[in-house]
Amino acid sequence: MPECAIAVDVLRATSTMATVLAAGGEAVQVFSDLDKLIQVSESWPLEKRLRAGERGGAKVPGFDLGNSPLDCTPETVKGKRLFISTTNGTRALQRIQNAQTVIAAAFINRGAVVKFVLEKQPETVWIVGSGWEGSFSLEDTACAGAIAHGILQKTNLSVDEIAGNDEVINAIALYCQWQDNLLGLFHHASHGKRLLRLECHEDLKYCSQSDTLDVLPIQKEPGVLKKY
Ligand code: 3SL
Repeated sequence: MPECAIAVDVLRATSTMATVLAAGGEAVQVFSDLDKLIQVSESWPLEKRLRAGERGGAKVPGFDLGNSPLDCTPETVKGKRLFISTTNGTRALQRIQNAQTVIAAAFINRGAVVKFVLEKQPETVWIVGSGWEGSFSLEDTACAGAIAHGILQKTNLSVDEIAGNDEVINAIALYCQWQDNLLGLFHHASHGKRLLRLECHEDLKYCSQSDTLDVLPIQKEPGVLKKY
């Protein structure tokens, strides 16, 4: 495990998590398994919890929320813990939960993530794209590139000094090509297309904004992220 692991699921899990914490949510607790989520959240007071579940892009029946960041308004989430399970994003977070520091990143909070890494200077950082069921995703790779690019811009380091593998250089190149049209990139992405078929146009627009939230979701105990 690296000293710092950053999970990225731009569409939409980590965008939703950043939004919940920025809107005053108490914490976000992640699960890969829906039954486990129901069981753990059962012990939480009803008025202080929300269950969010997504499978294949759609809301899990019976849950309070799906995985749209636009549903996470202060009126809905303030003071509450979001118990959430999604197809890929919450699984990625679980896979890295033993790292010393675990954070969640998306384009909307990219600046806060870069600031944190520059402040803490961890020896090794993994940026873990959630992808889709084990495969590559354009939007998570571009976001990884945006984080690396932000670090390069704010330091005198060269790309060879920060890149631990070829994927980092590839991610930076992808971001540089699309940084002024991230929404356009999402329209080419397979998961972007899936969400468009589900009529989530506004979610794509929201998630394509850069540096709009100064919030850093950071793991406080395994699987539980709070505002840094
Ligand atoms: O896979 C995930 O974790 C989700 O973010 C997918 S969706 O955008 O909610 O469909």
